[in-house]
Amino acid sequence: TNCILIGAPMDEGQRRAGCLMGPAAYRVAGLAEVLRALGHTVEDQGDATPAALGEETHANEAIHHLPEVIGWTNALAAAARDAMPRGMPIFLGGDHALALGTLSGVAAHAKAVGRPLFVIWLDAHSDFHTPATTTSGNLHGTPMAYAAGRAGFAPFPDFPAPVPGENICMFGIRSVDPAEHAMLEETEITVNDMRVLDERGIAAPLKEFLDQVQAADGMLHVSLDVDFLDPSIAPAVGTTVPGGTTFREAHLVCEMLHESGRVTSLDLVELNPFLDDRGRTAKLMVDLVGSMMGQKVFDRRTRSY
Ligand code: DIR
Ligand code: MN
Ligand code: MN
Ligand code: MN
Repeated sequence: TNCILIGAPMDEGQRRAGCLMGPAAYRVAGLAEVLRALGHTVEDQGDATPAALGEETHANEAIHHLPEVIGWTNALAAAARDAMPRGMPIFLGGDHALALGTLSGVAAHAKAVGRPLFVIWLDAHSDFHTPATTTSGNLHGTPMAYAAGRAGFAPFPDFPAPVPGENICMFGIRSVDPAEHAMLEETEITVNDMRVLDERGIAAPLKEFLDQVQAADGMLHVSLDVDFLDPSIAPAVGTTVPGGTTFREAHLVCEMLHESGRVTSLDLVELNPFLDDRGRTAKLMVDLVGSMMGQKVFDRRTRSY
């Protein structure tokens, strides 16, 4: 695979400073070297820069940094569209608001090539607010609703090709605000909250989703939020929520994603290196990308997942 690294040093989608150091931390943790050791080619495009600032405002006064986030959305949508025909873009965040742009570009590409797009959302949070419903005003809590084509996103550009709810699957969910909960109930989105993972394990529901992607000959965008992981193994994130996925579960997800052969783009989001403990979270995220790109102990003799 030709891996195209695109830094998105943004932190305007939430309030804690530090996510903008994420791209540098992934590079220091050896992401390109890990990918090359697995036999991939790596093109590091450096960091994207936001498009020129407008003066957009919103009736919801909680919202902050709206022009900045719209600027990033436009820049990253263009970067994603440009990268998709050349390989697999890996977006180095940056907070999760970057997915407003990456999903826009990836969805526009999928539409242009006439293939269905699927999204797997690995996160403690559903990020299913609209700018109208967010009470925190943090736009990192909105990208999944944007990509699902929810109303209420003006003055953001209309989402180019909304992803049907049946094509969206969430894992690791354990913090959902009331407005998000109500909106999710109206959709066909599969929400595998932690209760599902406790009862069924992570492999069975993931296999169901990957079989669906396979059957539709779909493209698959992976959005990996650091807080998908339990804070005991991944402390470098501003919004830790107890009870997250384990090291083993996270690697299993990534190995199964690799074996599916379906992953076409990837977001790595919410890493805040300022909160890290000797780089362990950055290193873990890089190791997980390694598993997603083919690192394993032995080949499975049958596809047993
Ligand atoms: C939270 C989002 N529901 C909010 N939190 C996130 O502020 O709207 N944390 N996405 O990572
Ligand atoms: Mn600022
Ligand atoms: Mn998130
Ligand atoms: Mn989160």
